[in-house]
Parts: sequence; C-alpha cells; structure tokens
Amino acid sequence: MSGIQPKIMIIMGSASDKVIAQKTIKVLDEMKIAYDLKVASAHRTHERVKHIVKTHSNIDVFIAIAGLAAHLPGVIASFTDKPVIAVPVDVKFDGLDALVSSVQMVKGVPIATMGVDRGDNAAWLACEILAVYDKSLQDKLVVKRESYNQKIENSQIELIEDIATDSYKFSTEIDEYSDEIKDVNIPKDVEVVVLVEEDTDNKLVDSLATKLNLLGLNYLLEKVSLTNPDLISAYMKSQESVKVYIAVSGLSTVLIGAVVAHTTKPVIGVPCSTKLNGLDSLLSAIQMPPGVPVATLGLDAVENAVIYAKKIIGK
Ligand code: RP5
Repeated sequence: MSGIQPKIMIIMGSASDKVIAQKTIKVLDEMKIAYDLKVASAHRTHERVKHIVKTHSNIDVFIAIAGLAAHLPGVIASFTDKPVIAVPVDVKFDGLDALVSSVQMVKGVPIATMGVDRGDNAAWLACEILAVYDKSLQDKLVVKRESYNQKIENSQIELIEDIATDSYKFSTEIDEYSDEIKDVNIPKDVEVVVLVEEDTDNKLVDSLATKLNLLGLNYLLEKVSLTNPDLISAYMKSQESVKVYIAVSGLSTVLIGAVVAHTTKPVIGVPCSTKLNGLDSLLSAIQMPPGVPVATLGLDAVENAVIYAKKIIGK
C-alpha cells in the first residue's frame, strides 16, 4: 500500500483473530480501498491502542476485531470521534460474550457492531461510510449489491434444475414482479431518514427527536407499520441528499432488515427491548448475512444512534 493514504484502520486484539481480519481485507481489496492493519490489545497493550488511534488522525473509519471480553472497540472509540466498527470473534460462548461487550456501549460512545465473525460486513459498512462523500464508490456498492441479488435469482434456476424430478412441473422462469413505488414527501435537503416501528415506546421516540434536534441534523422521522411494506419502500426511495438511515424496531426487527435491503447507504439499527429483555431484537439486528451490514447499536440506544449518524456525516 506504499504511497497511498489508508482510509481504514483494522486493529486486531490478537494475531489469533487473523482469519476474521482476512475476511475484511478481501472485501477492501476487491473495492480497492487502502487500509492499515495493526495488532493491539485493549487489556494487554492499552497504551499501544491509544498511540495507534491518536497518531492516525487521517483515518476515516476504525475496525476493531476482538474476542472474549471484547473491549477493544470501546477503548478505540474513547480516543477518536471517527466511526468505530466492531467485529466480535467466536472464541468462547459462540462469540456472544464478545458481541455483548462490543454492542452495549455507554451513552455518548457509540460503536457499530457486526455479527459474530462477520469481518466481511465490517468492510462493507466501512465502504458505505466512505461512499457518503464518494459517488463512484457509492455506484460500485450498488453494482455489487445487485450482483448479490442476481446470484439469488440465478440460484433458483440452478436449484430447480438440480433437484426437480419429472413428477414435478416446476417453472424455471423467474417470477415477474413489479417494484412500482408509491410517492411520499421527503424534503429535498433531508440528511437522515429515521424509520421507527409503530409499536415503539413513545419515550424512545421523544429522546430520538430531542437528540436529532440537539445535534442539528436535518432529518425526517416517521413511524411505520410492518403491515404496510409499500410505505416502507416509499421512504427508502433513493434520494441524493439522504446520507444515513436509522431504523428502530423490536422483536424480530423486520423493519431494520427491510431498510437495509433497500439501500447501500449506511443503516444504523436500534433494537428495542419488548420481549426476552430485548435479546431477540439485538441478535436479529446484528446477525445479518454477508453484504447487508446493519450498524447495530445497543438496546434502546436511540441517542447513541444519532451520535453515530453525526459521526458518519462528519460535519
Ligand atoms: C481477545 O482475546 C483477542 O481479540 C482474541 O480474540 C482473544 C484471544 O487472544 P489470544 O489469547 O489468542 O491472544 O483479546
């Protein structure tokens, strides 16, 4: 990477996190994004973590990869205003220990956490953040997402050819569907679109709006119902001025999944505690498949979501 200024800093808590870091690197190489790579532990070499973060002020996004009591992303976030993305690593407890250590941050210090071992999604989210001010990168992400979608459509034909017997008359045609989208009014200069699942506690919605106003973000906040998916699609209509989406949802967080399915712009997901102390919504938001990252924040962490949106917008 000589001569090229890295935009992304990957920090691993240990060399044993190498396999997960390789997933991140593969995506960054594919998207031709320069990165730097360090090994530094929050608990064993705290001062080295601080030194790395403080001496790399040119970095746009930090990616922290760590297992066990994964405090590395939090320590990094305490030293920088730039967005931090955490990748919890499965060392014990299937990575649940690292996931919770990363995502449940204190107020004021938000981190976007990926699914366990999802080094690839950390790279995709980092690219989406960089693409907020890089139109050509944004276009590349759209092409990439379409190729993922096409792969699914192709696999339907291949699978049917592979498993269908003569006694079944499956069609190998792709079903025709229309993606006609309704019109909703999104003012021209909106930077943040906030979609809140309609059953969300009003106190959370009030805190969200208060923080958006306090940080001076130009936003549109709407309560939406999952029984009206067309309306959700309408709010996700591509609009140039929108830089970040925030989706707030409980239970199975279908709304958060729907929002990220519609865009390659950064999506911040806030899982809410409705049942099971919110564990269902936390895990549903965080454990996204490759290529569709949700910048998942802690349970009910609406204020941190706004701070993270501000970090992404950066101005
Ligand atoms: C974490 O502990 C590291 O990020 C790694 O995932 C895990 C084990 O580290 P080692 O004992 O292999 O150094 O801090």
